[in-house]
Amino acid sequence: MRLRETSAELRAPKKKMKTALITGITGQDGAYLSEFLLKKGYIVHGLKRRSSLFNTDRIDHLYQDPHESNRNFILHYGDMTDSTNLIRLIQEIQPDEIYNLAAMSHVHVSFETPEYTANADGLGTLRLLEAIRLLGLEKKTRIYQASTSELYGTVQEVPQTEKTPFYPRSPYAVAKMYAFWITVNYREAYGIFASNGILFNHESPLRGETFVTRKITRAAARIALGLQDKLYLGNLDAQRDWGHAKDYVRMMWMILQAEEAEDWVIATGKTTPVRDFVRMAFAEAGLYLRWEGTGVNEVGILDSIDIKKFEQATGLKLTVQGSTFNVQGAESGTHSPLQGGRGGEPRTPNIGTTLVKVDPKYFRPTEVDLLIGDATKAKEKLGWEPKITLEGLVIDMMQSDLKLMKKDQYLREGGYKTLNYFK
Ligand code: NDP
Ligand code: GDR
Repeated sequence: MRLRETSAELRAPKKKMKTALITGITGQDGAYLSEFLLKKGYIVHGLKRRSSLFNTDRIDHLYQDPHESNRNFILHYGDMTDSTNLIRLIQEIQPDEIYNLAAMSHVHVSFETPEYTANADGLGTLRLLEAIRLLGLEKKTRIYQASTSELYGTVQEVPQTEKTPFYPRSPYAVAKMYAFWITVNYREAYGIFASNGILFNHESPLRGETFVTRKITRAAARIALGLQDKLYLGNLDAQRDWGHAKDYVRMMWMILQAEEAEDWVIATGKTTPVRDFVRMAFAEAGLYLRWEGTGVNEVGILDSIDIKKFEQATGLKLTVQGSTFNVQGAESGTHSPLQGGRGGEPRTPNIGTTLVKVDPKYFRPTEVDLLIGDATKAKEKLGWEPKITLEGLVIDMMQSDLKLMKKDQYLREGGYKTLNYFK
C-alpha cells in the first residue's frame, strides 16, 4: 500500500471534483447516468419529485444517509413546474453540468395531459436556462437537454440527421420542440454551453413498464412462467431505432465535454418493427410465435417451443405429449406456461394458442411510423458508437424480467397474498 504521494503528485494541482445536477434522476436514464458520473468521480445532485410512495427504486443502491459526511450523491425535492425551487437549488449547488432529463416522457399519455406536458417538458427547460442566466452562471454551467427523435414525427427523410426538419406528432413532441429551440436560443443569445442530444429510443431492464419494449419483455416472462395469459398491444407496424440506455448516457456526458455546444443525433442506425421485438423477446424464453391476420385482427400464435431454451429460461421442466406440453411436477393450476397460473383448471400450453392480440385502445391519435437515426456526426466528432446490439438489449431485458417474475412466482407458490389493508 502507498502511504505518501510522490513529489510530482504533491506539486500537481489537485483535480477538483465536478458537480452535476440531474433532473429526472429517478427515471431510467437518470439512474444509469448517476452510476456513470459517480464512477467518473463527480458529485451528483438529483432532483426528485415528492410522491406519496417511494419513487427511488432505480437509485436506492446509490442512496447515502444524510447523516454521512462527504456525500457524493445527494437528492433534493423539486419539480420542473416550480421555478423558485429550481433557482434556489441551482444557486446552492452551483453545478458545473446540468443534465435535464426530467419530463412527462410517455407519448400516449401526453394526449391525455397536454397542458401539464407542455409545462413540465417545454417550460421546465426554459426555467432551468433562465436560472442559469439569472444567477450569472452562463460561463460556468453547461446544460444538456434531453431532446428526442419524436421531433421528426412524419417521415420526411430516412435516416434522420441533425438537419432533418421537425414535424412533431404529439403534445409530448411539441413540448420537446419548444425545449429544443429554447436551448438553441439561449446558446446563441447568452453564450450558454447548452446542447441538445436528439436521442432515439433507448431501453433497458430499468425501462418504465408501460413503454412498449418493457411491456413486451415483462409479459413474455410472465407468460412463460404461467403468471399471465396474453399480451395486448397497439400498433405492431411502428418501427423504432432501439438502443441500450447504458450506451446513450455515456454520450450525454460526452456531449457536455465537447469543445463546442452543438446538437447531436444519437441512434444505432437500425430500425425494427414492434412485431419483431415481440418475436425476439418470446424466443428468449423458448416460445416461438407466428403472426396471422392483419391490423386489429392480427394475432401472435405459439408456433413451437424450444424445450431446452424454455427450461433454461424458466427453470421449469417440460414433458411433451404430441403437441401438448406439461410442466413436470407442477401442481394442477400452477406453472404451465399458458394456463394463467390462477389455480383453476390447468390449460396445457398447446401449440396454436394465441399469446398476443391487438387492442385499438393502445393506438395513438397520431402515430410516428418510422424512426431510424444517422449518428455519423457523433461518431466522427466525438468517437461515439453504440456497443450493445438489439439482440444484446433483448437478452438483457428478458433475463432481468425472468428473474423478477420468478420472484413473483415463488411468492405465489409460497402462498403469499397481497396485503389487504382494508379488512
Ligand atoms: P423516464 O420516464 O424513465 O424518467 C423521467 C424522469 O422525469 C423521472 O425521474 C420523473 O420522476 C421525472 N419527472 C417527470 N415529471 C417531472 C416534473 N414535473 N418535475 C420533476 N421531475 C419530473 O424517462 P427516461 O429516463 O426514459 O428519459 C429521460 C429523458 O430523455 C426524458 O426527458 C425523455 O423525454 C427523454 N428521452 C427519452 C428517450 C428514451 O428512449 N428513453 C429518447 C429520447 C428522449 P418520477 O420518477 O417521479 O416519475
Ligand atoms: P415512443 O415509445 O412512443 O417511441 O417514445 P413507446 O415504447 O411508448 O412506443 C413505441 C412504439 O410502439 C407502439 N406500440 C405501443 N406502445 C406502447 N407504449 N404500448 C403498447 O401497447 C404499444 N403497442 C404498440 C407505439 O404506438 C409506438 O409506435 C419513447 C419515449 O421514451 C419518449 O420519451 C422518447 O422521446 C421516444 O421514445 C424517443
